[in-house]
Amino acid sequence: MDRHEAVSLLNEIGMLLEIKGENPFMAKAYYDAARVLESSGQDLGELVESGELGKLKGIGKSLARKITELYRTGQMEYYNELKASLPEELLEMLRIPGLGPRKVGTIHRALGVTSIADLKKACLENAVANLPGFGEKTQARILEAIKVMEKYAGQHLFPDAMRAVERIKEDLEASGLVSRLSEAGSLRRRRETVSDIDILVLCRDRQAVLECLANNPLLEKLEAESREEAKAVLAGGFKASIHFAEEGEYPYALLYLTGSQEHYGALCAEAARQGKLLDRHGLYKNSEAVACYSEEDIYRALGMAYVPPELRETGREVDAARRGEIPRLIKAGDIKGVLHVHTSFSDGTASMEDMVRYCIQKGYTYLGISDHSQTAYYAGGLLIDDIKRQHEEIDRLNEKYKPFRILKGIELDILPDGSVDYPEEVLEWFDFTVASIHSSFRMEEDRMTRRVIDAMKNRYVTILGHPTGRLLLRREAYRINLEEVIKAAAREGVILEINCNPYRLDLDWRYCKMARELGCSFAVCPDAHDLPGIDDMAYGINVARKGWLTAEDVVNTCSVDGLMARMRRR
Ligand code: DGT
Ligand code: ZN
Repeated sequence: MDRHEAVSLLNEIGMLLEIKGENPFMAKAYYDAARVLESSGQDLGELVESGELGKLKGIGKSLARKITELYRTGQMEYYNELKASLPEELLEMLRIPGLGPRKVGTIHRALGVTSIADLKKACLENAVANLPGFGEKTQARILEAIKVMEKYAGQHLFPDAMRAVERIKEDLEASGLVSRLSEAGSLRRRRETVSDIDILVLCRDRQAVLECLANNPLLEKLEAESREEAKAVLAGGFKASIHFAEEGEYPYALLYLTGSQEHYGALCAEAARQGKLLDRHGLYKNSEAVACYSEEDIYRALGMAYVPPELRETGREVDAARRGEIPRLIKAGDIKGVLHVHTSFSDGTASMEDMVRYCIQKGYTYLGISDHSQTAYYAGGLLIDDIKRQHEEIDRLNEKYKPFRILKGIELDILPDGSVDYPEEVLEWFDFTVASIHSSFRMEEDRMTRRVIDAMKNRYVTILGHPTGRLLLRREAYRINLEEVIKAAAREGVILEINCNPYRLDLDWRYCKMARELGCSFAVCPDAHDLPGIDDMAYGINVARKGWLTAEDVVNTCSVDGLMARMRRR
C-alpha cells in the first residue's frame, strides 16, 4: 500500500458517500484528505511511522487512524463496509461521461437502478428525465453514452491489456519453463484498443506451461484448444490466446500472429512475387527452407527493410519497406521535456514542485505547466490573480531547480465562437499555450471546424490540444473536418498535440502521417493530472510511432531552447 493507492481509496470513499447521499461534508472531507495526502509528496510509511500523518491539515484523528489501519493491514474496515453496502455494479455507472457520484446516487435511490442495463431501461421508459437535476437532454445524453459503451463492449484499452500481459509474462518467465516469449496481435502492434491478448510461447513442455498458467490468480478459465493454442479468460473479462511455436518456427509464428492480416497478406504476396512461399511455419524457396532466426532475418530474406510492429497495419508499409523507406521512428528516450500538465492550481492533484521533482527524477530537462483557463470553472480554471501567483511560484522554482526549466503555459478553452478566454495582454505572459475544446461538443461539423481553425489563427495559440475530443470506448469524437483542421495547423504553424491519456490518444495515429506530409509538427503531451499521469508519455509515443513520426517531427524532443525557437515560429 503506497501513497497513491491510499489516495485513490480515499477518493473512492468520497464517491461512495456521495452515491449513498450522505452529508456532502463527509465526502468532501475524504476528497480533501486525498488531495492533502497526495500533495504531501511524502512516503506513506514514513508519514504513518513518524506520526506526521495526523498533523497534515485536513487529516483529523479518526482519518489518521483509518489510513494507518490501511497502511498496516492493507485493508480499511470502514471502506469494506461502505463498499459492501452498495450494489457492486453501481460503480460501473460512473464510467458514463457526465454521470458523477451524486447523479448516480440520485438515480439509484429514486429508481432502484443498480446497473447500466437498468439505467438504459429507465431512460427508455423516460423515468430519468423527471428526476431533479436531470431533464430530457441529460437523459438523452446518458442513453447515447450507454449505446457507445455497448458498441465497444469486449474491447479494452491498451494499458489495461498490457498490464495483464505483463503479469502473465513475468509469471512464465519466472517459471523457467519458456525459452522465448512475446505478446503478439494487436497488442504488439500497440493498437489503442484491443479485443484480446495474444501471447506466443516457445517451450519444451507445453503441459507444464499450461499448469503454471492455471495457477496464476489472474486466470479465471483455461482450456487447451489444440496443440498450438490454449484459450484463457482473465480477471476483468479479458480473453487471451496462448499460442505455442515449434522449435525453429518461432519467428515465422511471431510474424504471422502479430499481423495485421493486411500486412501479413502483403508480405506473402511479395514472397510469391519473388518465387518464395511464406507461411507461419517457414519461408521456402524451391521447396527448400530459408533459415531465419528472427523477424529481422525474414524481412531481410525478402529483400526489404524491417517493419516495426507498430507500422504493420494496412499492408502499404510493405511497399515502403521494399523501397527502403521505413523512417527511423521516435523512441521514448528521444523525449527531452514534458508539456501540458495540470497541477493543484487547477484540477491536478499534485503541487507544481512535486511535478517538477518527478520530471527531474525521470530524466526530463523541462516541464511546461498548463493548468485550465478561467472559463473552465468546473476544473478550477485560473483567474488573472491565480496566474500571477503561479508565475511567481514558477520563477522561484526555476531558481531552485536550475538548470531544469519550467515553462509558463496554460490550457485555453476554445469558446463556441472560436475565441480563447484571456485578452491578449494576458496571453502575452505565457511561454506557450494549448488550446482545446471542453464544451459545446455538439456543433455541426462546419461550425466546429471553423471554431477550431479560428482559434488557431490566434497568434498566441501554440498547440492544438486533443483535436477530436474523443474518449476511447466512452465518447465519440465531435463532428469536425480533421483534414481541414490539419491543413490549417500546417498553414498557421500550430503544433498538433498527441495527447497521451490512454482514453484520448488524440490526435489519432491514422492522421499523423498525412499531417506530417502536410508539414505539421507534433507535441507528445501527457495531459497529466497527477504524478503517475506523466508516465502516460509511453502511450503517446506508441501513437507517434504508429503515425510514422520521427524525433524531428516532435517538438518536445528538442532542448528547451530548440523548443522555444520552434514555438516562436508562430
Ligand atoms: P484484436 O484481437 O481484435 O484486437 O486484433 P488482433 O490483430 O490481435 O487479431 P486476432 O487476435 O484475431 O489474431 C491475432 C493475430 O493472428 C492477427 O493479428 C493476425 C493473425 N491472424 C488471425 N487470424 C488470421 C487469418 O485469418 N489470417 C491471417 N493472415 N492472420 C490471422
Ligand atoms: Zn488479438
